[in-house]
Amino acid sequence: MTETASDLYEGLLNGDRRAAARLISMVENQDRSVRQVLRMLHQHAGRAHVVGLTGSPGAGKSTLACGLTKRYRDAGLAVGIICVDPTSPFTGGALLGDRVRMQELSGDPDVFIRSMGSRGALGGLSMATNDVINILDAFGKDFIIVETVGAGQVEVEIVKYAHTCVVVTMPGAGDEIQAIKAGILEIGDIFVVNKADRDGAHRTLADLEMMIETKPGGDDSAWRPPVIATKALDGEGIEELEDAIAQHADYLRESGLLGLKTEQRMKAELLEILNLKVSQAAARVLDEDEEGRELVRRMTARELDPHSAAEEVMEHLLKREVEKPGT
Ligand SMILES: Nc1nc2c(ncn2[C@@H]2O[C@H](COP(=O)(O)OP(=O)(O)O)[C@@H](O)[C@H]2O)c(=O)[nH]1
Ligand SMILES: [Mg+2]
Repeated sequence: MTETASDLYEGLLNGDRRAAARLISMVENQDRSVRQVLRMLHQHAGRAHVVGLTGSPGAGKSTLACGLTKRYRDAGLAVGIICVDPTSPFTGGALLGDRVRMQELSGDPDVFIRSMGSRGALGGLSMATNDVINILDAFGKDFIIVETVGAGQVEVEIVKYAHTCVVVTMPGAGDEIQAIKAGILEIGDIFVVNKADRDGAHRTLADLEMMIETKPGGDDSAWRPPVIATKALDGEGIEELEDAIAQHADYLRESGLLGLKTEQRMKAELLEILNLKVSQAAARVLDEDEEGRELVRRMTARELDPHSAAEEVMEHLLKREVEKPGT
């Protein structure tokens, strides 16, 4: 391990913001020396409550994140905010509004805000986000809010890493409700209808309540997702949201689901890393190994099908790992 990585590790545990920022950049830039630090961090993470905020662009996620953060800060809690938007790289104009909004928070040493674009992240955005969550967790944040645009698979994956998933919508978003129906209903622990100052808020609230009521398989959980109306701009409803998150955290603890969720997250994290490692190792076999190249030749000559070839590669990899332990 390089001197720098070790210094950054010490710095992070001692509450040095610069160290946290530097480590996150290293994750984003695929700097391999960050891995050693991530390994050591693992034992220090696991305290933070991770809140996922998902919903379509403009629903008010960033505004809500700010409102929540203010409340947590009033309670003396440290907060990390991670904005994940694969469509908008770090310098994207879409973040300008967020930046202005978050400016008043960013001077606070107990608030750490970071935006992540899709560029660079080794093994995908989901893995990088998870690494950043772990860094902020070890850094001592009590709450980590992860804001994602609720559209694609990546976002849904990221939300899996959250203890409490908040789905944000707004009045009149008819299509949006359909989208929620299509997948997000399953992942929401709490639903928020933001911009309750607008026409149609009652209707949207009622629609959502109805959908949750009639959700297939909804009865097998003791947690009934609340639907909360908020006016994030003037802070209305934020207290209710904060309470709902606290209640959900209690529910997770008391039901034993917290342990199960953590287990699931560890498994997902491990599988994601393995995915990357195995596919990289397989690519090396196919490119560099005589046996691997022979497999490709046989496939090309239609003597071997890809499924059988994959079996052979797996066998090859497993054999090689046994022969060379510790690689
Ligand atoms: N009318 C109204 N506008 C809001 C409310 N909350 C947020 N906004 C505005 O909606 C726009 C999008 O908010 P933002 O938090 O950036 O949404 P995000 O894309 O989901 O993060 C901004 O111009 C906000 O000022 C609200 O409760 N009522
Ligand atoms: Mg935003």
